[in-house]
Amino acid sequence: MSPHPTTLIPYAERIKFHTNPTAIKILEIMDRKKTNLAVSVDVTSAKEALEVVRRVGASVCMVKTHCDIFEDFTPAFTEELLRLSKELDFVIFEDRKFADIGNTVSLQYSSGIHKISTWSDLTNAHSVPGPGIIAGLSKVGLPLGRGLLLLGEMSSAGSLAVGGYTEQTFKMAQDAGREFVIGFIAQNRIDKPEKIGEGEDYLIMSPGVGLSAKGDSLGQQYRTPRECVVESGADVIIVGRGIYGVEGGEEAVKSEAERYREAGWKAYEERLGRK
Ligand code: 5BU
Repeated sequence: MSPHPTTLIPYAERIKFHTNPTAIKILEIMDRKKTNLAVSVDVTSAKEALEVVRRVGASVCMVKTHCDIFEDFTPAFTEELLRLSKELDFVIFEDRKFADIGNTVSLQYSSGIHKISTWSDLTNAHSVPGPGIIAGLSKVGLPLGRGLLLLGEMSSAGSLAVGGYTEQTFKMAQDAGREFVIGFIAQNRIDKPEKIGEGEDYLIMSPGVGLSAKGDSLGQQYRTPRECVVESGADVIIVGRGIYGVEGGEEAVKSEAERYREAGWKAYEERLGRK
């Protein structure tokens, strides 16, 4: 099977296909820092999450959060995360997986304790409710220059986001236009070449990445960075426990992030034929 055309274009050369400021920022950072690695900091303490971010920040293009996991969440956490994102040059992705009607998600995005839209460059949503979810989030996020990913596929065993569901999710994004929806969480290039036009560029981000483990006891399934980037054409690899969960203390977390960055970048160079 011939490679997906998008995967043969360097990240920097894809910037011109985007108008969304967050998509442009992600591609610029990836090129500048030579990294397609996103680290997911799924620890229950915001203080500890910031410590992980300080250790891995130099190696990543993106830090992914689940802000409802933190027991000590305060606005001071997001202020410090924002400061670190500028100092260490990464974007912030709140993996909120919105899944309600447009009016409700616009409130969940802008309000409550977390006020996600005020600090998160990127967030994501299920397509289950229909296009109103994009409209609701866009109303809040677009004026702020934020970006949205739709969940086209999931990494977990038995996911129902397959086949026709995935195809219709892609179509929903395409119909919405690329001002706000910049790509997908997916395990494959769900933007099939025959469905996209010239310069129609989407970012595919894949969670479920591990260099050693093959999965966990709750349905998670892992693939290697090479499997994701070369074989499946992912643009960004998302790693959680493989990095922050490594044994050996602070230095081990830092060097494990570097190990994943190197593996992800090597895979990217291989797919460009630069190896
Ligand atoms: P892990 O520790 O590398 O397994 O964490 C993976 C992260 O990615 C975790 O925050 C999940 O919520 C997130 N994730 C996922 O694993 N699979 C998916 O399909 C989606 C998100 Br969408």
